[in-house]
Amino acid sequence: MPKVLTDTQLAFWRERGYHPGSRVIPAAEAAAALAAIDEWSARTGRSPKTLRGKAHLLLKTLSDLVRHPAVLDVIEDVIGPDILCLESGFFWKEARDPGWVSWHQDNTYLKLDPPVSVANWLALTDSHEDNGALRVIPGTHTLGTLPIKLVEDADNMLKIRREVDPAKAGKTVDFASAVSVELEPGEMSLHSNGIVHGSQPNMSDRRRVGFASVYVAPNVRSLADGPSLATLCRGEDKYGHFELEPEPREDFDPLAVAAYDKAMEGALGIYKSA
Ligand SMILES: O=C(O)CCC(=O)C(=O)O
Repeated sequence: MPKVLTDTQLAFWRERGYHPGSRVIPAAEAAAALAAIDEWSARTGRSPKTLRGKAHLLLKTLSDLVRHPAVLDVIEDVIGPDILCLESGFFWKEARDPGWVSWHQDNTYLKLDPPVSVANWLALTDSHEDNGALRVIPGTHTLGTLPIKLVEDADNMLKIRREVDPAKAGKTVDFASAVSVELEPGEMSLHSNGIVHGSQPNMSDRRRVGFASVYVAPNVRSLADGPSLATLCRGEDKYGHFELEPEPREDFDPLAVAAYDKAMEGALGIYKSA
């Protein structure tokens, strides 16, 4: 019996590889989280765009968001009661930001076995077509791993600098069928790690800020090079495929930063210097 999602929403998720969105926190709570990040950025002089990879190990606000019970209730409907968070970070576009995200599948860099994860995209501002909302190509989660090519562009927010190769995948992927996942602050969408997704630059005078976090059930293992770490957010881990991360007691808690540094020795290291 699902906790939050209806049978219709779950059927949509299974067929199309994404959930187009539902409210998980009040808009005021999303605004408060955004204000906390802005305050941190103003105080430290660091850009929130650097909070990628495993941002939940760095800032308490983000640690709380990946563990938020309302978020986990939705995740539980998709992957079950035992929930590990593998990564989290901002896809942060200022007004008129040229940043964009090339078409990709998350499993290209996560390398999970079985290849089953769910990404939560939590809107801290509104996210619409004009300010560069997340775009997905429905149904592509069933196509397996698609051919990719290098894409060199400093404005590409996807650090792996790869995109699904239209020349090779164009016969199976209908790029014209892409849809924008439009959200209000405090709403979250889900996408599967096999779905082709990306986004366009922000053409508006409004910010577009999404906090994304990726979850797996503990039976999943990572085949990526380097250490595998994860945060147990709910339930139990009977498999032990991942070294469990500590919960930060404060911003930049040395224990959690040590876990962050260790994780960055592996595939997520692409975010370290970001
Ligand atoms: O927010 C975006 O523009 C892209 C997000 C994305 O690629 C992801 O959450 O996996």
